[in-house]
Amino acid sequence: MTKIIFDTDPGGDDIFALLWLLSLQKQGKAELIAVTTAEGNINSKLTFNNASKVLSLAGFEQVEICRGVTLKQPKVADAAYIHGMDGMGNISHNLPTAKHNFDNAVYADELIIDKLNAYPGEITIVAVAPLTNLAAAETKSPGILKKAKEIVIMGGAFKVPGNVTPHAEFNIYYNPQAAEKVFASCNNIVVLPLDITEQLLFTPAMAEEILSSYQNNLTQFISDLCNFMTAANLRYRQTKGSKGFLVHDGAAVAYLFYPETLMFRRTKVDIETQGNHTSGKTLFDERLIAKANSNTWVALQVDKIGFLASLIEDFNFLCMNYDS
Ligand SMILES: [Ca+2]
Repeated sequence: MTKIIFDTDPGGDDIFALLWLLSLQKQGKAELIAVTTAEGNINSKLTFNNASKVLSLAGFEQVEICRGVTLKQPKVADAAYIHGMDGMGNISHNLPTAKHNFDNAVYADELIIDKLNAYPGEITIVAVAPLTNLAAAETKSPGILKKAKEIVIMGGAFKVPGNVTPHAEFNIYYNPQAAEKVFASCNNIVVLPLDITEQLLFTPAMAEEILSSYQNNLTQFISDLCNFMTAANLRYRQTKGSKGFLVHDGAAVAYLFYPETLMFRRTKVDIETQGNHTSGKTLFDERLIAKANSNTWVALQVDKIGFLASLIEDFNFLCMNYDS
């Protein structure tokens, strides 16, 4: 079974990726070791509490949650304009109260170091947030990220424009130095960039279909969150006018459990950390010259129909077996 640390900044699409993982755990295919929350879409206390509320709603409150390492001066504003002031579609007040205690929680970098040392070569880190926690672990314990089985990252934009600047995607732009450190740390990295995630449109009709089959708090939450995210994605032209929202972070789950939906290129990824206009840009070298230092698989094509069919069926499984 795939042991997973899920590093996340929920965040609407983070929640969808987390629920997908929980369904796979319920099906006996994944083992969620911990959820490490990160500063990003919103601040670290809210991402922590959002993760806690969603785990409680879904009946997984026993999963450990860690608090994020914070930047002293974040370079960019958060993404509350997309994800709501609470990071979760302004509907988190409808959810159970957070069961995990932020003030007493272990820091994410410490848990990553402890777990990778305890299970070397066994743990996949799924990182769908700015890479601050992973970089902090590597700084504290150089070489630690090499002990991960794989590091699966949602982030970057290679052949398409960015989503916060013309050149940069949010997760990388938020902390490019952290991204640079993580990409330099090991050679078993997988990246799901905007090139493919911008095709992953989850629509209110899909949420309605699930809600009409199973009426409970979980399906209502999925539908409410989808409606909020759809309105925000339309307002900020994230979907080029299509009605739905982009489930970027779900691509990392698809890579692990439905790899047949993705096509990859092996390459070396570099991060621009200096450019006035290009800070946070992800780069690879497409010249036909000999290369000796490839470290990353970058997804450049996706079967979006297969992706969405898999996501919806796994949501159906989770909602069908929901008993809270
Ligand atoms: Ca995220």
